[in-house]
Amino acid sequence: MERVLLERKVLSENDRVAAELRAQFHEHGVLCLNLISSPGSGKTSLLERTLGSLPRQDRVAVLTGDIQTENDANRLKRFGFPVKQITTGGTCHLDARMIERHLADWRLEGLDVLFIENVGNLVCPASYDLGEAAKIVVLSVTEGEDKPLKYPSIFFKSDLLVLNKIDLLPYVPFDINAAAENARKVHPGMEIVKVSCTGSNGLREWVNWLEQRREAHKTLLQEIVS
Ligand SMILES: Nc1nc2c(ncn2[C@@H]2O[C@H](COP(=O)(O)OP(=O)(O)O)[C@@H](O)[C@H]2O)c(=O)[nH]1
Ligand SMILES: [Mg+2]
Repeated sequence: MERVLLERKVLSENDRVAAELRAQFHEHGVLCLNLISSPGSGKTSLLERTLGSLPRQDRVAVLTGDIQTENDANRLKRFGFPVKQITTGGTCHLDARMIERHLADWRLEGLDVLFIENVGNLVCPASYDLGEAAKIVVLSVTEGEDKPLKYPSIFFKSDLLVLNKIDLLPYVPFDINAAAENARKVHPGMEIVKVSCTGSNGLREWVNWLEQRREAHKTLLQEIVS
């Protein structure tokens, strides 16, 4: 019982900070996207391909979370955009305070898009609002098509499912239609893009989704202001 109360308190404090972050993102016109998946599904690879495809003058930045190491930040810094690593030292998700702390010396008015790569985990990150405009869940074809049924919360809460590593489909017994069906069982109408981050399949669809989302976000913010 005490544990439940404590959890509720932690989550409501997180919601409070996340609401402040969301208000700041709105004020400065930043589209914040929170990428979530199991370890190794390809979040950093998707970000590498994304940053690699963007013009250098694009106002895009990344916060990348892991329990240990600066490895992902080092991979992503090569593209010339602002990148910061958040190491949680054991915590299996990012929380809103961590985002707030790591944004403290960045000027949000200089940003249009902020990607957050969450700690690899399909469970805990689903409960922690980071002030993002949307969560994106990445599932790779080596993980089994039943994962949306086993971890429904994150599939329900995400606006987009990125089905990654489709280049491996000839080698693994993964039914991609069943995976999509399972995702839509827990999240009817869920948008899905199928990509390979080591090849080029589907990356155009992902970039299109991103561009549409950026446009829609701009329109939404203009409506809020007027
Ligand atoms: N075959 C294949 N491997 C991939 C693909 N995307 C990522 N990987 C590999 O999967 C491993 C984990 O990728 P990473 O981006 O670090 O995953 P993260 O832990 O979710 O950030 C790396 O060895 C990547 O090279 C893909 O589309 N196809
Ligand atoms: Mg990573």
